[in-house]
Amino acid sequence: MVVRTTTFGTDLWASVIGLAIALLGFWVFRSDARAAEGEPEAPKRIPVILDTDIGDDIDDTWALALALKSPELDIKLVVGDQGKTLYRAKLIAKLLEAAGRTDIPVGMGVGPQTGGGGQSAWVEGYDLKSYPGKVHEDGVQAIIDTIMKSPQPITLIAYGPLPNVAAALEREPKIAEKARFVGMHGSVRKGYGGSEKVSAEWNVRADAKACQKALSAPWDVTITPLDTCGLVHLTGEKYKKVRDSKDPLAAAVIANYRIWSEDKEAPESRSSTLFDTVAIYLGFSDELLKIEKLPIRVTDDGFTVIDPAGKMMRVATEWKDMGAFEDLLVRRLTGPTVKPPARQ
Ligand SMILES: [Ca+2]
Repeated sequence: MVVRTTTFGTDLWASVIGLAIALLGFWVFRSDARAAEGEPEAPKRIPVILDTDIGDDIDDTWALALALKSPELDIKLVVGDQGKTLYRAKLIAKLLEAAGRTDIPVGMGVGPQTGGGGQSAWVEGYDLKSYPGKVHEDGVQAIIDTIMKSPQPITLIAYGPLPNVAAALEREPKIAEKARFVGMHGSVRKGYGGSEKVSAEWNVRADAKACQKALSAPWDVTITPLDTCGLVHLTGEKYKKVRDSKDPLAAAVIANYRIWSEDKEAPESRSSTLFDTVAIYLGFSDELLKIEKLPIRVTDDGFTVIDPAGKMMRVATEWKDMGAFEDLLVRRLTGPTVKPPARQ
């Protein structure tokens, strides 16, 4: 009886091992076949939510285009932040249409629905109801649901004041366990325009309480303060490549810039400061930046000070190679928009 059982066990194990070898062989064969066809395996894309005050400064529009052209990212949701919710949602939706990415849901954030800005003329007559994709009127709940239902941790890339993020943390604190935060916020050792004097940076100062809540939440935080993001511009040949691109999304960015800019000469020769594009880049890489771990405290009047009592975060304090980032920006903006990933 004992012998029979052992024999049966041995046979079973032999079968299991045999099957495992066969499956491994099939997998190796498949991989070889793929390699032989020159077809790379699809890289894993990082699921992200973008939280943006698009429609005020023009750099948010550049940032959205960079995100849509970055194959490392899988954009799950784009939400307008800080009021003017209809205007911002229209801008997002119309840009997603220009990119052919209406599979991406749009969210309306907290604050008043009314109000416009420097890009209003570009969305005049655009009916948000015509957007083929999903529009969430409660963008805060959409942020929560997207994070909580995601099988993978979400990267929340925020590049505006943070009332949506603070409201989402208030409503569902558990989002901090399932997401990491990347932001364009603050001024640590340098101020606007590379100044040696620190500034109360707009995204912090506009709603310091919300920023305190978002930056102190128990998630992994990475920021690009003015020290790095405040230095990025495109000029000369680099700018002209984007200005003259026939790509529909790049053309939409330049059309918006021409409408938005009070100085009508600038959009012909140079970009404005492209702060927010650096937050998008940090969503998938920090290779071109020097990152320091620093304890940061957000003051009530909108400064971000190094203070041992602050929240420890990763801060992009200097560029290793800003020229290479500008090249990447130009290459991506003039290159193809990323196709939607196959949704499971
Ligand atoms: Ca912004």
